[in-house]
Amino acid sequence: MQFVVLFTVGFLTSGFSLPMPREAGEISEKQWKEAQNYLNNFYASDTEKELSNFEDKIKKMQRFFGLSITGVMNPNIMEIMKQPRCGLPDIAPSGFTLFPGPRKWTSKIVTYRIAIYTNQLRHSRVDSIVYRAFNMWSRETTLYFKRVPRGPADIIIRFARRAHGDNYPFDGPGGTLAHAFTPGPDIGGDAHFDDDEKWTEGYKSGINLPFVVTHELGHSLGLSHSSNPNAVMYPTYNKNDPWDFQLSQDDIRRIQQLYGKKRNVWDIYYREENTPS
Ligand code: TQJ
Ligand code: ZN
Ligand code: CA
Ligand code: ZN
Repeated sequence: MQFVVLFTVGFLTSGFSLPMPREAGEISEKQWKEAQNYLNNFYASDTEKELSNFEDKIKKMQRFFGLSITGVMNPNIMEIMKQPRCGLPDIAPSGFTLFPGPRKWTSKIVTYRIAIYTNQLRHSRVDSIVYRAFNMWSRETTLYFKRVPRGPADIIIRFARRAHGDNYPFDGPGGTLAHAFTPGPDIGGDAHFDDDEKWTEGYKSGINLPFVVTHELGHSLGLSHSSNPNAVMYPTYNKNDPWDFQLSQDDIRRIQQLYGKKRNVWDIYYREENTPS
């Protein structure tokens, strides 16, 4: 708290080249600028863009990540900021949606196409990973996914490096691993993977493609990030044992909120057996 006040005063009096207050301790000026940028990127709202809201933004971030809400920078927060994460704000600016148009698919059948593969894995492996990721979401909802070999598709998947034709160039190894667009026409729903990452199916080294595809498809279907650390839609990638990888209850609840539940034959049978006529 004390530090935030000092920081704000320092900023107002000396602009961006402010000398850091002594209380900053081990946090360098560069780290503070990064922290500031991070908070402005992910926690800015349209009415409050100034640093005077630094404390508020820290609080929002602490709330989002389930930390104790102090409004003060601490090593925990610095740690989270350093983790790779989604460039979409965790809190949408009030008054307008980030992307115009519907944020969910309106058809029960959603088509997808894998337009550009990575050379790091066999195409058949990528096909299978993508198929399984779609299945994870499909089995919990009323949606069906259909792969098309060519031509238009709702969700176009491709690997790319650096600038690749949208306004979100990739950043080389590390940093952003992938991104996906919320449902909609054209680029809506599309998922792009940074081919400068080392993609694997394991978890001991490199980035686990099955995890990241499942996360990106969550975005492609309209899910934003979740503050639940067990969720596939958690904003940071963590290495986990891929054995028995599945959606969390949080992911399932959120996708069903958007699209509803699939009624399988057993549910129907059970209901008919147990519904007095
Ligand atoms: N990331 S990321 C991908 C976070 C951040 O670090 O690449 C995988 C967590 C990007 N991931 C930012 N992101 C997880 C994109 C993409 O969130 C987490 N993967 C910003 O989804 C858990 C697997 C963006 C698991 N979005 N830029 Br399990 C749209 C431009 C357009
Ligand atoms: Zn994400
Ligand atoms: Ca990258
Ligand atoms: Zn892209």
